[in-house]
Amino acid sequence: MRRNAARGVLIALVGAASSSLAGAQLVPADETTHNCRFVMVPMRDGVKLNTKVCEAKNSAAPLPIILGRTPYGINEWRAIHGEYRFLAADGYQFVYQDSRGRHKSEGTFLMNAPLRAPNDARTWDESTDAYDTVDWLVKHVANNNGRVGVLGVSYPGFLTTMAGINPHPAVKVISPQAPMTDTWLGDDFFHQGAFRLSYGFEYAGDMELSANSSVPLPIGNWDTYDFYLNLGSLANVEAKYFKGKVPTWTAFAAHPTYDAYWQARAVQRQLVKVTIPTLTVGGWWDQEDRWGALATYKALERSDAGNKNFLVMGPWNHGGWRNAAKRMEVVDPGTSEEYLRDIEAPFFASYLKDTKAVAQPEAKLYDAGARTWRSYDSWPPKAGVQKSLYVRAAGLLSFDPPAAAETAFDQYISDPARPVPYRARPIEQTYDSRGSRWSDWETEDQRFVDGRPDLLTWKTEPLAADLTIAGDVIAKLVAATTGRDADWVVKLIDVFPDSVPGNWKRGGYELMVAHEIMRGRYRKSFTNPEPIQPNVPTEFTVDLHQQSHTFRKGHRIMVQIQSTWFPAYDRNPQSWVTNIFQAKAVDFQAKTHRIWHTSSKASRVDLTIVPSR
Ligand code: PG9
Repeated sequence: MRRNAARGVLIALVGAASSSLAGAQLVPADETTHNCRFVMVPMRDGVKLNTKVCEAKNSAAPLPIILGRTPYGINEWRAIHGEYRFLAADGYQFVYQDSRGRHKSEGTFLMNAPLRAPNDARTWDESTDAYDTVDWLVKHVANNNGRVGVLGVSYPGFLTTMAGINPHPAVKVISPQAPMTDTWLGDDFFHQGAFRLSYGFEYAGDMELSANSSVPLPIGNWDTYDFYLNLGSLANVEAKYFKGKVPTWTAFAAHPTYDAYWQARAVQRQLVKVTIPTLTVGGWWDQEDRWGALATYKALERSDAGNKNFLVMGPWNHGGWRNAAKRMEVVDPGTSEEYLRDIEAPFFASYLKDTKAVAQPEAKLYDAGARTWRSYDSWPPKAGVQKSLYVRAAGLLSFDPPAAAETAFDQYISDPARPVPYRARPIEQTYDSRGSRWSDWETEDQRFVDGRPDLLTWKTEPLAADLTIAGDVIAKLVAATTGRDADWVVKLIDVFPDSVPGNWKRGGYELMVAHEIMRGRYRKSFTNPEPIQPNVPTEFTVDLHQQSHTFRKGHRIMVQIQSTWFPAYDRNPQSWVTNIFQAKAVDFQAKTHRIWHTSSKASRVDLTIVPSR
């Protein structure tokens, strides 16, 4: 999803967005092929949800229904000739719905509403709203064949996952795409305990300062790096800006750890059985919900005895597969149309129409290094060789562990007063319609931080042959701090050769292929944070999640470690503060961080190597 701050609305990817993109193809209105009408569909508690029903004008045979539910407003969602064009060519009735409490739907919006607990006073959740909607649709949409498919990206991806929990019997297939799944462990709001400051502030403010996102954010700077630095402690957000009017922000501040509040919202914990065929889709460089796609597939896979659970991961940013205009050239030769036409449309047709079954691979994953799709019959792959890349003395990265006589550690000073920017400045607002590089930041050339004294870099020699990784990427650090808390950011980088014949501008490019942050206080438990003992080498695990990537012959592999990534992530005070949302200015202190690399205190990144083919 993309937010148009100038107009103050969130708009669907192609249907509405394309008309404002220079040179983009104009998308004809849905009404040229479908008769569309708005209806208020009643839920079990009497609340009515605003629903746009588009029935095909020319179809003799009954058609299945494609349903999309969204908190971002359905008025502008005209997808039939845009992102849904290959589905439309097969023939469907299309239905879009404003979720509860959003835009023209009645009721109260509840951010990432958890499933109702057995003793809950709430009579609804997003699963029951999907159920009640489908029940109404199969009885009221003209010429439907009694089968429904549900799909959506991000928040609508979460709503799609919810439609698959205790689903209505008419729901025959779902595709959660970049589904927001756990906003504390790895999606929009926190990553392994580190708070996503710019996203949390801007998204929560957009959504909750008014029901329809029409209140401008109180950010005066073009470069938000300055805005967030001047903000100081997170405690100033309530005092200066939100003043208790943004419930999601109030919840961030009240629940900094992975407590019952977040666990109840952790969708992967609810995915205890595969109820219907599910195609989970995500992007390797999705700046919002990459974790959610991988976690949704993984959770469902535990109970997939009937082989109905599938994963697709492509070279995409958030929702990039639905819109070729969002292509990131450095990783994607143009795969969006191929996905929509050759994967998504046949998958839906095979379960919603009586077309022949598709042979969907268990996991179809794009390898951006080799620029090719790879299929796996299990994910992560069972075959493969486990190897570790060790950080070594003198900036060397190697599959050989440290030797006895090497220097024991490297160090840097991490200063919360001068945090490392997460992308090259100026850092525009997340969804600034005047221009923002937010959606592409994860593929940005990392040379913009080269030479900074507050991070460390290790590199292999140029590779003698292609090297393909597939599966989990996990950093195991032995690190020490002079403080009582520290963040650890680890980046696994593909360094292109200095000269790339035929693609001059790529010479020396530093492409992150996996990257993540963890907040040191959570090294033993996400629910019970503990201070770090100063100056004691301590083990930290930074889960970089997964990848399928070939480092080409002649490229180098780089690992970079730093302790700030601002303002994507808030600054760790580095002294001990029980709740960082209440930290005072004096709590933010510069500290020295050491990364150890001896044979008994080795820091490394664990990978699985598979044949490059
Ligand atoms: N990434 C967005 C979001 C989803 C769920 C919670 C908060 C944010 C989105 O694009 O919908």
